[in-house]
Amino acid sequence: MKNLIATIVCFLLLLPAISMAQQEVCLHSDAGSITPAGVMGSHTHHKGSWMFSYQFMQMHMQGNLSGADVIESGYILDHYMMAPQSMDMQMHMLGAMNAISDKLTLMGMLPYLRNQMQMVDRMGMTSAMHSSQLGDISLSALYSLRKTHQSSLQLNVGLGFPTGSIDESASIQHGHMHHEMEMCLPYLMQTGSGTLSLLPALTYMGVKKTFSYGLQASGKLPLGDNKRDYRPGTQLTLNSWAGFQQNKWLGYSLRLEAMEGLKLRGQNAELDPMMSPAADAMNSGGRKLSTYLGAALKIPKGSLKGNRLALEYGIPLYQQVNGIQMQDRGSLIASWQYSF
Ligand SMILES: [Cu+2]
Repeated sequence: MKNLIATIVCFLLLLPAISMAQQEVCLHSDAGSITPAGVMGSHTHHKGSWMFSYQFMQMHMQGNLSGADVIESGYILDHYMMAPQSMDMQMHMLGAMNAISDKLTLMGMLPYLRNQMQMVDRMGMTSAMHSSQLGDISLSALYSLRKTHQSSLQLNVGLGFPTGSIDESASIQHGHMHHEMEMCLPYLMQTGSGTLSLLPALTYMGVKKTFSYGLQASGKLPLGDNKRDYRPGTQLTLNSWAGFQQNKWLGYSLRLEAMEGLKLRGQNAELDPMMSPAADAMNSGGRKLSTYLGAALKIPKGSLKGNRLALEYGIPLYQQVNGIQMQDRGSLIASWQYSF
């Protein structure tokens, strides 16, 4: 609740800026530049044009939830050997878009992930795990079903390829035996899904003078079991946002994101589910409602024309997990785009 109030206060502070000079937006020329940093594949391009992008995403998790309730490490250590304390997930993603025609744009994305998790055991000893690897590369076809100056409706069909790792491991000191042992890292620490995924999305955008709004439903549906005998849970995301273009350079956005994750199916036999909640396949999936505040700077003229920088910061308003999982404390998203 405190988070929600803070967000509303921040947005109200932006209002004075809104009363100054304003810039009307048009979906034919601005479609790519009025979407918040964290929304992907929202627009198509004009035939023959390109867009290159880099996106940085950082999510911080701290503490644990059982369902929607905050729980202490002691409770977890009654059931598991270790309790996660905090986790940071970073993603660097390169993207390219090319319009084959005015209706059809192709998009490719190449993510690189870095994960870090801190844990504590029953003796109070802390330890950390790291992983950094390529993620799942994706290729999508973005098809414009309808596009006018005021509104657009677009269908995406994409495939995620299992280029990410599901073999990340770490050597740990095993008990008092003083020997090192190679151990598979928990599901969340892996950088890939290990299987092909279907990536559908439907996006509606509208503009009215200086205001824009959008709605996007998207999913990531893993299509098979991977070689470690599990299948990551299907993820469904619903995004809605409102944007305001103050002038040719500057725009703001407020976004609401609802996510539903299904349970992971199967289990990795190399992982001991008693080790920690993160290694237990039962503790996967859940739902989350988050809000993001964003700003974007677009360079409309000169030698840097076509460049755009966008920033978004978001916090969960509500999070409910299946079983025991870590609590999301906030995400920062920064992106750079260049189109020509
Ligand atoms: Cu684009």
